[in-house]
Amino acid sequence: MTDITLEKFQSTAEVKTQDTLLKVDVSPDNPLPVGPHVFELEVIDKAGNRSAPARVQLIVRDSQAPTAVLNVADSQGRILPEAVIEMGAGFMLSAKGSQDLIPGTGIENYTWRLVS
Ligand SMILES: [Ca+2]
Repeated sequence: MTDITLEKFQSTAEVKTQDTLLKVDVSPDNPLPVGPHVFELEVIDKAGNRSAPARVQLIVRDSQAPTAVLNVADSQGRILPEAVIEMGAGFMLSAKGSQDLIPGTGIENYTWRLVS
């Protein structure tokens, strides 16, 4: 088995090995983006004959739900841990603590509701 980091694989045109497994190490900070990715393999025999290329499509998905975190802040944006304000005072709702499991996959949008 040959180990390679995704960053290195992405930065070189091709990788040659003499074994049959290429282990691609993916760092959570730099994952393959969501969507289809195509990999190609050619093999050469001991006589120097080259195969036709074989291709495989790898689909990267994100099926992990993000976590919503909702805080109340005063009208200057200071978080109010007790979530108490005087009647008539302005306030803010903050979703800043919300996050997805893998950093960088990002949250697309925020939906706010006044429930009661
Ligand atoms: Ca996600």
